[in-house]
Amino acid sequence: MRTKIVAGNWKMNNDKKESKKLIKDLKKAIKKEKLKNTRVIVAPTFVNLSASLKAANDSAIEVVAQNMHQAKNGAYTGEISADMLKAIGIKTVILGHSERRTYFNETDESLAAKVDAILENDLETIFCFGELLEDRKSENHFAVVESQISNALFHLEAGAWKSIILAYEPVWAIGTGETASAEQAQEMHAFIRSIVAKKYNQEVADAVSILYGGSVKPANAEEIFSKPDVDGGLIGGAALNVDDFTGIIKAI
Ligand code: G2H
Repeated sequence: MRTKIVAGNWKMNNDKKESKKLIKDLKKAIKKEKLKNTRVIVAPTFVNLSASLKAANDSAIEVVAQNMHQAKNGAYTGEISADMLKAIGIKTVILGHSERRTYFNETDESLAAKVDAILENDLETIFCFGELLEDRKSENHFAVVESQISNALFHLEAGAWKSIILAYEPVWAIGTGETASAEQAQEMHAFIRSIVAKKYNQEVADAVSILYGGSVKPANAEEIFSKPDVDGGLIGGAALNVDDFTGIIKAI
């Protein structure tokens, strides 16, 4: 059985006090829930990771980073390395979010290097990808997603896939209020699993968790999560509110 995951990507939101409060509130809220086979993850900003780890201590909440640089160290002003994240207790890093690709020029090639750094450091990644609206309109969405995955991940050996979580986030559905239908999500997730099976084998494909991201809310989560190849969600806006995020966790 694949692990279910609900991950909150806080993006550039929540200062130290707000981060601690949201985690404490979430801790209380999920205490009552049975989280069998479900991972609950939050991704605060870099400066609030340590305080968030402390706040999440002794709970089921995992704290992860939103990004990481591929180099071990050096003259990369403003960047953070795998070593630095590991040293404070981070085990998982989101990579390739569409906002990083769009605003910070991340490419499949730079992401492949980041994924290598993840593996060299025994970390895990939630690897994001997804097509633009124009790709979907021109019916290129499958080809775009296949190239994003193959360029950044298909150089890996099969064994490395235990450290990979995939997150399909159609860019036209991010923060827009527009969500892919549950059928569109399932269709893409099944396609993703099929290309992983073709490249590696069915066992690797069946084991990898594939999350859906893009305007997931309590009102649409249950339907999206009901699909067989959707193993959870990467949640942005709705992860900033404890009731909404708990509602989404309950839907899994
Ligand atoms: C997609 C998602 C979180 P939102 O970016 O990764 O954000 O749920 O606000 O669309």
